[in-house]
Amino acid sequence: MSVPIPQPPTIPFIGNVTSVEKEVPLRSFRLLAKTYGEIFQLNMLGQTVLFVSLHKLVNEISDDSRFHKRAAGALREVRNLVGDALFTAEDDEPNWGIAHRLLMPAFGTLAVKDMMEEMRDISNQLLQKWERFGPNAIIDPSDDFTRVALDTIAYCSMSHRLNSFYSEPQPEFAVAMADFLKECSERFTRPRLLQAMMYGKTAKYQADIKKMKDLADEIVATRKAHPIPKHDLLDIMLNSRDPKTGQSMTEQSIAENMRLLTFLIVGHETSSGMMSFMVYFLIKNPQTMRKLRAQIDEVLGSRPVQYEDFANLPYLIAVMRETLRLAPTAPIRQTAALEDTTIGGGKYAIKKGTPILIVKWELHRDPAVWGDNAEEFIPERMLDGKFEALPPNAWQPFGFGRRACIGRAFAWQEVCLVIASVIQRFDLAFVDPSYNLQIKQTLTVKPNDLLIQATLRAGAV
Ligand code: MNH
Repeated sequence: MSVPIPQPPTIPFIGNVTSVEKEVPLRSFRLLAKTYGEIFQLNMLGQTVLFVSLHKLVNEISDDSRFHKRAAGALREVRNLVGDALFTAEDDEPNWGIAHRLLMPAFGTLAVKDMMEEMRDISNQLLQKWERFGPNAIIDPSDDFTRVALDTIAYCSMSHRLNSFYSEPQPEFAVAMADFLKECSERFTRPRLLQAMMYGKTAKYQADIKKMKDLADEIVATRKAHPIPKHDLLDIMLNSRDPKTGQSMTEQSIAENMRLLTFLIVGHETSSGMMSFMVYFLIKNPQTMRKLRAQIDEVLGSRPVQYEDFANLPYLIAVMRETLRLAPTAPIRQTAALEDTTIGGGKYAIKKGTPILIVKWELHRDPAVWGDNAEEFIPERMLDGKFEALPPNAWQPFGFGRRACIGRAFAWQEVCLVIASVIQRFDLAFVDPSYNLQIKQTLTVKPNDLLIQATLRAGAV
């Protein structure tokens, strides 16, 4: 017999919306998970949404044969910009399959390895900026890592230079995208009637969408006017045909710019947030910083990092894995049952299609997997075969199964390059030595109000 799924008290018409804070919904989801346990449900403006947060249940619903991705909530709002393009498509939308088959190879390990020097071009701009502004400059790492990540994805996959390091504040496009993503996540918890009255917000939202579409149009037009012999993402989008259906991406109903913008969205926020969290954890844990620095110095000396070096920097990899455990920048995964079913050995009845949100910030702290020190930042737990020996689906920063991240190799290489180079060259410190992690949330999460200073090390190149 199944038991009722716990739910906080509801208010007529709006349900549990008031249980969810507007600024950082994740904070509310985590609190509720701690209060109600492995599963709870909320009524969000009439729609039931389930939340699952411990490994045992998450492992059970991480099964492509019983559950599939749902683009509900904030993701549904992102479709206002990019429609059924890769990331926001429902699982059964045919455009997902075409884009997936065509674009996977563009981000495979080999393809990404060839992007190393283009990535370095952008990462050097960050190093130079920090060096030239000097040790007294106050750095917002989220801001500069967003510049790196956005410029890197645009340059590597579309040969387009956004030149974010040449403007202050960030370029219009970057600001429009950040505002758009924030508004998407707010719309999700806003009653429809209220939404309809928010003319100002809606006008700004539409204007941001237009700015982004204009840039995408410009990138496509430039490539068409000046073709280059480069088989990058943009080339595949414009010229390749799906081996299975024979269709090219441009023949479909969705304009090419939506696909392009998808990559600018998914290709930057998560990586940029990851680098910011890494810097936070490293400054907060000086012993870890020293150990990482020692390995980087030993392997690289004062020469620039090369692709081949990454295999010799296991502690860097462990720090990256541990960062994404405690601070998965894509904090939620959405799924839904393909048919009416039960989980937890018959304990909980799940209706077909009801959105289930996996709260990764809790999953990644489940004491049953990570032990009593789950809250602590300990990269050593990811070393010496321990990472490989984790139970299945205990660590899910890149999602799951057929809808998992296709940019993982790209992000991994980018973060290795940027962080190894930063740690090799700079001593980092918090501006406020007592800073403790706070987060801000758009579609993804980043540290809030984190400010640092970077001093060039004596003898650094
Ligand atoms: Mn990425 C999907 C995490 C960097 C391109 N990415 C996902 C998902 C997660 C994710 C989680 C699954 C979302 C879901 O379940 O709805 N991605 C990350 C993280 C980083 C990252 C943590 C960096 C760190 N992603 C990148 C980069 C790119 C990229 C860089 C592009 C080069 N990601 C994608 C695409 C998808 C995706 C494309 C959608 C895949 C699909 O739906 O089929």
